[in-house]
Amino acid sequence: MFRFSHIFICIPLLAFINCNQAPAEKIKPNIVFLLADDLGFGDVNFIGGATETPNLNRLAEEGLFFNNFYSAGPNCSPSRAGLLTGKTPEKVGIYSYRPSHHPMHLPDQEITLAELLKTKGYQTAHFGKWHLGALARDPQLNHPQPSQQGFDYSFGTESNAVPSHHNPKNFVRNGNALGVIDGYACQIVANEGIDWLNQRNQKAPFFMYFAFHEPHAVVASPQELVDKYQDQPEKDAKYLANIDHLDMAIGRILNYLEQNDLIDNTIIMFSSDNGSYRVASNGGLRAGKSSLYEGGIHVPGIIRWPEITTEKKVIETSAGLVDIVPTVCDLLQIDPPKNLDGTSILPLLRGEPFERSKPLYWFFYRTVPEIALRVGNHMVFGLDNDTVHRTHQYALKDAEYISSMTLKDYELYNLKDDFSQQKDIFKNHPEKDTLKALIDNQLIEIQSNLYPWKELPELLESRQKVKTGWAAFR
Ligand SMILES: [Ca+2]
Repeated sequence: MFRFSHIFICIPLLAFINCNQAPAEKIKPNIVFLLADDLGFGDVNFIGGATETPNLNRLAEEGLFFNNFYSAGPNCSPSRAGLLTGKTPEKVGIYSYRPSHHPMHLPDQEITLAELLKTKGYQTAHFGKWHLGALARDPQLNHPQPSQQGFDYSFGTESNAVPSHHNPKNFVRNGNALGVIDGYACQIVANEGIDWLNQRNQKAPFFMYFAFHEPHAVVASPQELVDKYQDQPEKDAKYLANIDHLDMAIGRILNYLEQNDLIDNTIIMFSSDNGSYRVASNGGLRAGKSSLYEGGIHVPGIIRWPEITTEKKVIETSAGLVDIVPTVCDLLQIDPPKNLDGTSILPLLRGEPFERSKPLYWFFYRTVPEIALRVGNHMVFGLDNDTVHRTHQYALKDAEYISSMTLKDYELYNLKDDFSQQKDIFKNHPEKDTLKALIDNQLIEIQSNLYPWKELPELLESRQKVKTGWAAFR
């Protein structure tokens, strides 16, 4: 098990040289969100990862590291929906990964971070994996495109880079399919971002949402990077090289911002959409991608912005992707959308008292436990102990299952003492009835607001998998 708390002892306080300046009301800060795909908590070098990540290390050294940061869901589409809306994903109808041709998508009526920022004059751009509906437009599905969700500019893929990160053939720029692009996805995405920065209106602030494809399988990286990790088994070397390459792409974006005098007025955030499918990458956390145990949802969280005034370098208070929308609304005095699940973490950046308006929670019908809720230092789980196989996609029978499921068992972990969730303390806990009621009520709320998707696919026999088969359960 690896804890973060003693990492920054030797780091100079360079990040705070601007802390005596008055808050910059006159110039709105630019916002750059850097999202990795399937990168685990332990995959960044400063947490103990075997990969070299000098640029992510730099971001954390110059900014604030959240040691208890959470994705909005344990896989791709839900987490993106949570980041862009500030709501837990099932509230906006995203219950799982979205396969091609599936009706599930981020509904047009949901208000995204990009739409909110446009009300304050921001230029907005998306680069990378969309995964919130068909891209480019499918006339039959007619899903809202990034341009309808607030992005002035969009360059990305519907889901993963195909056939791999190398020479992908499925990028779409502003609605136009581009065919094969030579190179590797992370560098292609960084190139486009830098080109966009060069062409933007320099008088207006900007929001860039980078949703990188790395290190989601199938990984591909230049051979010289794979060779750097040749002391590892081949599969691990390829995975670690992929993160190294992602870090290099991020470094190019940071260098551009620095060389063009943009970095000090830009809020740069980094996280991952879910934990790693490679359990060894999750820094000692339990399980991995698709699980609601920490390995599936506990991810690195970094915010670099010279206007951060807390003297802390590491924040232990839990926070997550659903907090980004309310935080940006708080900062820019934008009226937030109703029914958000996140809370503004601006007080944490300023060293002020912070109280969460409602607990963070996660739901996933495809693995056991099915529901999790964080209360203080504790994570409480509800388990249906369902043994029926569930589909890889959200099918009609999955929707029926969610509406009828009941919790039969509960688990409770004190994450402060038990980072790896090895000791279930539910049965003898003095507040177990209160915690049980909290999670029971959360499930009822989800069930009574089940999103009414039409034309869901039937259960596909070929894609079924036993629920405990999705992630390591150790
Ligand atoms: Ca993912």
